[in-house]
Amino acid sequence: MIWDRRNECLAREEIEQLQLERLQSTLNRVYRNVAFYKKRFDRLKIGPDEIQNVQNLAHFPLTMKEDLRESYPYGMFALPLREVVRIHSSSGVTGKSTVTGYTKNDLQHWSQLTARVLTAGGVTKDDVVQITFKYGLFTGAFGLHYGAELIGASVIPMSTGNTRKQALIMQDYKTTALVSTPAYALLLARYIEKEGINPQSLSLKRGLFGGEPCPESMRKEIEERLLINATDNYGVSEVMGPGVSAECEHKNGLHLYEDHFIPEIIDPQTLRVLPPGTEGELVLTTLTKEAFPLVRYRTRDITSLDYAPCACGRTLVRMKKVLGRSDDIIIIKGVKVFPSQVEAILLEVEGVEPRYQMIADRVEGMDTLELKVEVNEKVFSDEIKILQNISAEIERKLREIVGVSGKVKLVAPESLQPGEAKAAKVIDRRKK
Ligand code: DLL
Repeated sequence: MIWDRRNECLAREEIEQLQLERLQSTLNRVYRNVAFYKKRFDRLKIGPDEIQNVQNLAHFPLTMKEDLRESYPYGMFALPLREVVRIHSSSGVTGKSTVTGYTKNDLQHWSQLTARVLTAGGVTKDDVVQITFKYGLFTGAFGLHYGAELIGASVIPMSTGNTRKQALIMQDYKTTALVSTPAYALLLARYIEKEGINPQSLSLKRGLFGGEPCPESMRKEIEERLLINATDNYGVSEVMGPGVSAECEHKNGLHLYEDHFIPEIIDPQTLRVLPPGTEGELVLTTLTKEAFPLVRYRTRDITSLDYAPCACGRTLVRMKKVLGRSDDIIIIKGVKVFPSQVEAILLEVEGVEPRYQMIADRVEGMDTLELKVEVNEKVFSDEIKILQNISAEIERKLREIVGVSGKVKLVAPESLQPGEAKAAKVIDRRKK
């Protein structure tokens, strides 16, 4: 099933023509209305007129998350706040996170896009959709909520947590579609099994996952345990939220909504654009956003693009499942953990140095996080009770500030940065 057959099945020339028109208009708008882009373009002596074809976009400068933070909160909005009807922010970094705004038109487009995502995952007006993303500043819940309503499905806005209640509602309200991170779906599946609930007694038919990588092995395990069909769905808050790309029934890459976003793949080191099919970092330019347009935004997600036709009939390019990130952010059970957050926590705790190593692993399908932290000379030889208190304090702050459970292991001073070699701050053993 295809939600918007007209726009999801355009011929390649039509897509490129539409992109070119929308790109010209976006570049004009940001040049006129966003001081950041005017300064950048002027410095490079480049203007919106430069664009003769979509490939010319490569001449324009990249936008980074740091640029957004420096413009905190509204510095990169292209319209006055009076036109903005919704504000969200990206997950992660405390304090100066990145803020994103939507006009009425932006919200309409967003609902259309998430309706595409949900339809591609099999959702129809007959579905009962349980949304377990957090309702709040995070884009996941609200984004998919309005798409599901647009389709005409019955939406249960559960939000996160309280697995017992989630399972109860799933049984009693006869949920047919679960919208969640894959990590939470797995947790629910295990809970249901532990409680002796027969998955066959549930009405659940499909899972729409997103917000973090869902490796094939994980998808298979969830599908088998919950007896559902699951799709992987990608999005980035700064760019829109969910509704950037989504798998169809063939599950062979995620169709990226090219009538709203132009994707490019760059080499994260040289920053050069790479040819189709090559793995690299995904860069996205928004084409229809009014409040907060972005030109060549570095997502930091590693993937590749496949322009070959798909058996589903959609002509939109497919991006491979995200293979990893080109920075140090790791996602633990759907929660994005920024090294800067960990550093900020360690700076607040007496007795430790802000020198650490984060180790992500997967044990029996579940993400785990270990945080090795160097203690300073003063407490190194202190009694065990004091060291235990320090670990407990860091673990508590991780839970409260970052929203993630981790095991802290205190290590001897200077042990993480032996000699000249700079120890990697983040080790992700799940990639194996
Ligand atoms: O995670 C938006 C979203 C919500 C997408 C719900 C899908 C469903 P952020 O919090 O800004 O936004 O995080 C964006 O999450 O750059 C990826 O690293 C990661 N990510 C999101 N979806 C996927 C996915 C939302 N399907 C960051 N596979 C992105 C792999 C994903 N990584």
